Amino acid sequence: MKGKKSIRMIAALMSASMGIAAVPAIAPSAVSAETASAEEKVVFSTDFEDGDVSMFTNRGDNDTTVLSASDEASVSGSTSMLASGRSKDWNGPAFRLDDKLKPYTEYYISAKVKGRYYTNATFSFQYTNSDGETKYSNLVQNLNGGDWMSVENVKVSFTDEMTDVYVYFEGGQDDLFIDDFVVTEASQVEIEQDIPGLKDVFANDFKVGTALTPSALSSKPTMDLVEKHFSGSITAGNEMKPDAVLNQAACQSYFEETGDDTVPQISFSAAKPLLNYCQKNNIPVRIHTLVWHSQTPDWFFKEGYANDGEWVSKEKMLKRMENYIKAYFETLTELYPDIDFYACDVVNEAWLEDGNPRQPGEQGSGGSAKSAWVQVFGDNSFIEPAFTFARKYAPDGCKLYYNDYNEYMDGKLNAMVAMAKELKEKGLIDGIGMQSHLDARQSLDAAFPSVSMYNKALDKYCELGLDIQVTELDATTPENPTEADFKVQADYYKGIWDAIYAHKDNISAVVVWGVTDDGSWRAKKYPLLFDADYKAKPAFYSIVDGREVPVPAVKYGDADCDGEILLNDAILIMQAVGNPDAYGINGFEKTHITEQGSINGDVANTGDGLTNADALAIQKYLLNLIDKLPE
Ligand code: 9MR
Repeated sequence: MKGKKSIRMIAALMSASMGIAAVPAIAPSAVSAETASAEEKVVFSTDFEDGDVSMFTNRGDNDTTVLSASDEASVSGSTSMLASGRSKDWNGPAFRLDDKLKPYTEYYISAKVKGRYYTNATFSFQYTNSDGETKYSNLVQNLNGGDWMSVENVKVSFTDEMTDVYVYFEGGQDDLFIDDFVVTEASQVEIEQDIPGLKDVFANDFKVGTALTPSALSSKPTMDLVEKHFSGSITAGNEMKPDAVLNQAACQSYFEETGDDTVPQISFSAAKPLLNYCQKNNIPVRIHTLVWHSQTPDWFFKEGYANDGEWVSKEKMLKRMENYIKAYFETLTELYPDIDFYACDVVNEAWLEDGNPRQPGEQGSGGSAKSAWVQVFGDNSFIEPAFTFARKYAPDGCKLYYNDYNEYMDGKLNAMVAMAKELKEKGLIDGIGMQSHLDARQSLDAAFPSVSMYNKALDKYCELGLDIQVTELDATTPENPTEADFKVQADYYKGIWDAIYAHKDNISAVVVWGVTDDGSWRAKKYPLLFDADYKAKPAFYSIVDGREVPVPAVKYGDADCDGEILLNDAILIMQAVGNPDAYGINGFEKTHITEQGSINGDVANTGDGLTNADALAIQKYLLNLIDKLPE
């Protein structure tokens, strides 16, 4: 019975196909009829006709909801689940995912919901993170109407760091009826493995990386693309910005307890899932960003950290700035001593295109371009102390950048160059971050900036003698692009990438701002190298075509590829031989030996792969019993 029912429901979903009202839940990417089509992919389905509501609970604590089977209303058959006795908006029927479903797997959830008198519901998602904090997000809002409302193919997924993962209905305090609740497992998408890894093609030139938000972590194909192409560098898309890090309540309590309102309190809880991933997989991290006018709360600049407080003095703000930057680096390195925080955007977007500082004011007041930093300091004189404090507190090896967009426009370019020269003389800056949010438009002539304009800007920044990083690369097509538009985009990407490559001696990283088009901040204009189906676009091929993946030189004995031959190398070989699951060849997780490491380590009977004889030969070499490797 249930099987038949599922077929009916899935067919209905398909015919409703693209009229999807659903907001993607965790991994934002288009829901396609194809992925929700296979009957055998239904992993849970109930129409409540058997009276069983035991797979659902209320939301615990003081939730007064009572769940029962009811024949008062139904979509299919004669029964639905009734959630009655709801005494708070957040009360409601919940369905737990992590005790039934697999992490890192995409599911689609569909259901029908109806209020007793009027439907006014929200379909939401909840989980507990590794710090024990419970997080909530709304998947589908405004399920409003006089009758049954549909939740259709809402995509959800979760990582193995999330616990107590639920979807639930909430909103209003009316009784809710639920019917035809179906969970479908999306078919597993395999990424293209027969194309070169972008990071590998440029392995001898610069790091290739991307920006991620935590939602990407539970999308296996997205993370497969990251591993293959972008694992040279990760930037948190939003989670390491001031508004994600500064904690107003904690700032205010610290002030109340100590009387000191110059020691901002911070937390990296938003960034942790990403940082955990980078730590586990040994991926260097770009810190983005410390001092910015945007995504920085106004209360940070106000007396008592109050939303409606007076602006603080410049002297007080300097103290707050120093303590904030100090806490930022100290907390990060304490939490993640093993992550290579190799770059930091100390100041972001402080100059306007005409070369002037921003207007003073609250972030949201009259346009987004205003700066509370300028409000408090009167001008851009906050930049130098920001770099001074960053230099003082940044961990060893963390280079300091000024980062900006429209960085190829004359006024801004000149202002950036002048600023960089001054900071360089004082030893405060290491590099320039060229954000590179570009527009390919409909032809190479219309593209902005032109390839030659971009190239000239590269020349100018390289002349500074500082390091350059391309920090947020994307290049839009027009909306509703045609194949011809994607071809223009490819030609444009090639021109830009060639320009970057020509300056490679001065460039240490190229970071693309996102993985697949649908996850981009400019999704409507398809600006990235991979499409929503995780396929490489013409733009990708335009970059790699005609280039070879360099073959790294063999360094015999250096099994862990750290440049030295030490006892560690012998140990790693023995681990890889003895426990391949934990240490065997795997290009990614850092406890494992890499492909290159296995070539370097094959020093006894070279060509026979890794054996304990290789570990022995390294030890003999270290004891000077033999004088060279391979043995
Ligand atoms: O990608 C970020 C997007 O998710 C945010 O909504 C947006 C809000 O400011 O910030 C985006 O990232 C910006 C980056 O931090 C600085 N340069 C411009 C980027 C695109 O807006």
